[in-house]
Order: sequence, then C-alpha cells, then structure tokens
Amino acid sequence: MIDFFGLPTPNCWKTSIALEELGLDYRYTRISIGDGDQFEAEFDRLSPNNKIPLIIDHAPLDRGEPQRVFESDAILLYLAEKTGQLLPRQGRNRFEVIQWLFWDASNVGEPHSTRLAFIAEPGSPGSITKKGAEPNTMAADFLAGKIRDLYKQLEKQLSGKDYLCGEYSIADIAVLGHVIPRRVYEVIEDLSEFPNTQRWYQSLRARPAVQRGLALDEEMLATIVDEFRIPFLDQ
Ligand SMILES: N[C@@H](CCC(=O)N[C@@H](CS)C(=O)NCC(=O)O)C(=O)O
Repeated sequence: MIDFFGLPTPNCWKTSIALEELGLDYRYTRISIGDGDQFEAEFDRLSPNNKIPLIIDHAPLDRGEPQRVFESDAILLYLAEKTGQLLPRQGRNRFEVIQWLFWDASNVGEPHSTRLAFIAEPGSPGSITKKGAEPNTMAADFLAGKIRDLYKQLEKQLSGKDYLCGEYSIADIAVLGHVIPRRVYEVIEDLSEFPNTQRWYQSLRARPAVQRGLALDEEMLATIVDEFRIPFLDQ
C-alpha cells in the first residue's frame, strides 16, 4: 500500500494519474497547503522540502522499511521502476523517457507556478504582489515567454508521434500535469495553435486512468470558485 500526500494540483495529478494507470493500491491524505498543513509536525517529519506530492511505499521492492519519495517526477520514476511499466527497462528509449522527465522537472513547473504568483490578484492567497501594489508585468511577461517556448519544444517533439517517447510513458504523465490547467496561466489560451500537442493532449485526456487521477479529492475541488476551477481542470 502507498500513502499519497497531496491535493488536486498539477504536480499531484502526476502522482494520482500514475497510481491509477499502474493500478496501485493507495491511500490519499489531503495536505491543504493554503492552511499550512505542509508545515505541521507530522508532515514536516516526512518531507525535506515541505511540499507535495510525497509518497510512502509500505511495500518497497527490497521488502525493507517503508520508502519515502518526494518530487513529483522522482515519484513517477519510482513507481515506474517498482512496477516495470511506463518506462522501458533497457535500451535507448529508456533514456529518451528519462531525458523528457528531466526536461519536465527542470523547466515546466517553476515558470508556471511563479507566473501564477505574479498575475494573481494583488493581496490574494499565493500572490507575490501585496494588496494595492502594482503587479510586476515585466516578470510575468518574461515567464510567459518561457512557457511559450516550452510549448514550441513540446510541439516539435510530438511531430509525427503519438507520445513523447514513442510509447506512452511517465514522461507524458509528467508533462501533462501543467498542460491541463494551462488557461489559468494566461499564456496558451487555445491549443489549436499547437496541433501535435492538441492531438496528444486529447488522447491522454480520454484515458480512463487519467480521468480517475484528475478526480482526486472532488470534495476539495467543489470548494473552488467556478471562475478558477473550470479552467484549472480544463472542464
Ligand atoms: N518540484 C516539486 C514542486 C512541488 C510543489 O511546489 N508543490 C506545491 C503544490 S503543487 C507545494 O507543495 N507548495 C507548498 C509550498 O510551497 O509551501 C515537485 O515537482 O514535486
């Protein structure tokens, strides 16, 4: 059994989608980052960086003590290794997947979350700008350019391919995380300008396991105002 600490967010969806795709038995615990749960003693003991997602595998392959894994893309790698699925065991394609996993880990999450902090209503939770202050449009525009570049790279890689690295893999799941809520970052409004990416996205969204992964914590999702929830889940 795997304990999964998270919340419906792009990084945590990577975990919930992979757990569903792999049919693993897991127990979800909500860590409400808006309420500061990530700094509470119990989670603080488990997490080096006080961030979600984080998993504890109570039945690791070596049959030893429970294994803790943090960082969403490290979790994907761990789950793929554990099950022998969604990552070729050997050969060139294994390294293709690992390269795209690193591409995601080092390029995708940060400009998205930081742009959101710059464009959020000044003074609102998560906003970098204090109430009444002028938003920093230069930083927000710089991050928008970085995000747009990522979509161009994705589009090039998906040319003539159904999936990022030939077969469906953890690299697709990693990158999908921030493509789902793309409209909240106010950079890519319409995927039709990236037809390869749009085709890839639609085929992934149609997967039942992806849908189950996105249904994570519906009780919590129901508390989010429609104005944010609808683009966030791309409903
Ligand atoms: N690079 C990390 C980023 C994790 C991250 O930023 N998680 C957010 C939620 S999606 C979080 O826990 N934020 C709480 C905080 O920063 O205090 C990953 O991919 O797992």
